[in-house]
Amino acid sequence: MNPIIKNEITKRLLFANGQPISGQQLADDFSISRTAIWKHIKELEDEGYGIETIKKKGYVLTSSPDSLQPAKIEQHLKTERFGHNIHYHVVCASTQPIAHQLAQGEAPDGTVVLCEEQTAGKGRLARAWTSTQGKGIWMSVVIRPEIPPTKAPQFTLLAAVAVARAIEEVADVRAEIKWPNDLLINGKKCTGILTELQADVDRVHAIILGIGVNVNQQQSDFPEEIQSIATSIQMITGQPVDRAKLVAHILNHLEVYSDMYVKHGFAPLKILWESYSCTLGKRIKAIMIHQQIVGTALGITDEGVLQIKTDDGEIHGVYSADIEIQK
Ligand code: BTX
Repeated sequence: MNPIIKNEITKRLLFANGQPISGQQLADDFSISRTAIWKHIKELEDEGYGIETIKKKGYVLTSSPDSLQPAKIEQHLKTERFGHNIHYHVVCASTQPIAHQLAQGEAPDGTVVLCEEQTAGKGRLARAWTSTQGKGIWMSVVIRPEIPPTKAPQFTLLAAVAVARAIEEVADVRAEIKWPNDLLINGKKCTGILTELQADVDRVHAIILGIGVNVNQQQSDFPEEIQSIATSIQMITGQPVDRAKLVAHILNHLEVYSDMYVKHGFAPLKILWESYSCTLGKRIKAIMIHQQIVGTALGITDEGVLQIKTDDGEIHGVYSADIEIQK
């Protein structure tokens, strides 16, 4: 079956809001036979879509599975570019290398790679990211801003704000941002962000923004070693969340913030970031590869650098670290 036509048929059924669409109409619109349409419908049913056939009227969508198929995301998109080119996989090792490969080609700004399950999800510094099947958002977004490579780390910060706002809108839960790349709910990690780069010395070719959101897991879905540090949105609210809607809201904000950053720099986003931060004003330990700094987190600069004041009064700028918030 043609995946593009299948996605378009799914979209038509979703957008019809319970009204029947005739098989003949679909056949005419896509220039294929009614039998071919029927085969696509059967395939959608096999994937979990509830589709009723009403005699002389056509097909009606009665239910749809909790999946991240592009049509389900496009239903909620308000963007001009982001999410208009989605590469959907049921399972893959990691969405990052797939996005890197697409970025080396002609993939346009806002291209998205996402999947239901990652078998080798990546965190920072070659750490593993647990990506349970059908329970979270595992996606990589290819962004092509006209910026020098030194400005790329701010995309981690603006992505964190985009995800926090989307979670607030879709699930009515407030997540806090732990500098630089974690979102916490009730002190536990529900989102991780991994920013990778394709660039030469003075120009970014593509930022590959990896975003992992724990959405509908139960505690037992996480491996034992992270059960005490990880949480999901459903574990907090008790309600399942529409993952496709959450993806669309993340992309809606990401496009706005990416454009805002290129036009106006980090200053307006810094205000938003600070409003979600759980790091500022706290006593923290910044753990870097060869050094640790303990002190008070004063703020971030317009470059996104975290400023820490140590007990001797000295102010240190930290570009990248793991942060422990001290009690
Ligand atoms: P990080 O290095 O900050 O976090 C990794 C650490 O977080 C792990 O060592 C583990 O302790 C913990 N951890 C692992 N999985 C989870 C989880 N599901 N929830 C909470 N804590 C966890 C964060 O790296 C960056 C993660 C980016 C993930 C996305 S998913 C789409 C894209 N593809 C891919 O392979 N990675 C990115």
